[in-house]
Amino acid sequence: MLKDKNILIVGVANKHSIAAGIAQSMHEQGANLAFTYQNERLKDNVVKLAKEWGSDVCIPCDVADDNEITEAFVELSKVWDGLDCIVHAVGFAPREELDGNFLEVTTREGFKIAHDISSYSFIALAQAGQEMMKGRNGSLLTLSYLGSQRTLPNYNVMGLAKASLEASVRYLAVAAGKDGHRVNAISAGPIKTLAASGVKNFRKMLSYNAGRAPLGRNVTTKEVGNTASFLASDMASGITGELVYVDAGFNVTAMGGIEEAES
Ligand code: NAD
Ligand code: 0WE
Repeated sequence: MLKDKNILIVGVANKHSIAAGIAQSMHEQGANLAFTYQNERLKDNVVKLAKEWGSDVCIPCDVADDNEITEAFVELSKVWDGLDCIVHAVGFAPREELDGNFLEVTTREGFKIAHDISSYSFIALAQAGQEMMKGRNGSLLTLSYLGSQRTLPNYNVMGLAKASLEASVRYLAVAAGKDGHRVNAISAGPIKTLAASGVKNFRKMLSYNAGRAPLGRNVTTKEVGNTASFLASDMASGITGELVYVDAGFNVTAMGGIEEAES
C-alpha cells in the first residue's frame, strides 16, 4: 500500500511506542522510513529498531526546539529528495499536571508545555516539511486521545492540548489542502506505552476500557499502525481533516457499568 513512499516517523521511544506499531505496519506495506529521536538517551533504541525496519536514517529532534526541527529536515533532505508523509506521535505534559483535580494541579507553565509539545509541534513539523513534500500529494498524521472530547480522571491539561491538536488537524487540512496534502488524526484507545507507564491506575483504565468497548478488548499498536498505513496511502485519497477512532469502539458507548448500578 505504501510502496515507494518516503515517510518520516516522529515519536519512537521503544518497541512499545505507538510510533513503533506504525513503523512496523508501514514497513510491511513497503514504505521507506526515516526516524527522529528526542534525545541521546533514546538514540540507541531507535537506531536498533530502525534497522529492523530496513532504515538507517535516524535524526535527533527535540520538537521543543525550532532549530532542531529545521536541522532535522536539512539532514533528511540529504538522504531523500522528497517526502510523502510525516507521522507525529508525540505528547507530553509535566507529570504533576496529570495527577489530581484539574482545578488544583493545572499551572500556566504546565499548560504551556503541554500545548507546545503535544499540539504546536505538529504545526511546526508540517511547516518544516513543506519544502520536501512539494508536488507529492502527501499526508500528515497525528495521534490523539478521547480525553480531548470527554473528561476522564487525571488526563487534565493533556485533554486541552489534544482538543487543540484536533482543531489544528482541521485548520491544517484546509491550509495544506491547496498543495494536495491531507491531514488526519487517529484517536487511539489506551495502550501500555512509556508515556502511559507511571500514569496512576493505568492498568485499571485498560481493563475498564476493555470491559466496555464493543469489541470487549483493548487495541494494539499494530492496529493503530494499520490504520495509519491506510490513512497515509492512496487508498485514503479522499480523507482529510478527519479524526479516526481506533479504540475497539469504546467512544460510541455510554452507560457502561449499568449492570452494577442500584435500581
Ligand atoms: P511513547 O512514550 O512511546 O511516545 C511518546 C513519544 O513522544 C516518545 O517517543 C518521546 O520521545 C516523544 N517526545 C516527548 N517529548 C518530546 C520532545 N520534546 N521532542 C521530541 N519527542 C518528544 O508513548 P505513546 O503512547 O506511543 O505516545 C505517542 C502518541 O500517542 C502521543 O501523542 C500520545 O498522546 C498518543 N496516544 C497515546 C495513547 C496511549 O494510551 N498510549 C492513546 C492515545 C493517544
Ligand atoms: O496521551 C497519553 C499520554 C500522555 C502523557 C503521559 C505522561 C506520563 C509521564 C503526557 N505526558 C506525560 N508526562 C509524564 O511525565 N495517553 C492517551 C495515555 C494516557 O495518559 C493518561 C491517561 C491516558 C489514557 C494520563 C492520565 C489519565 C489517563
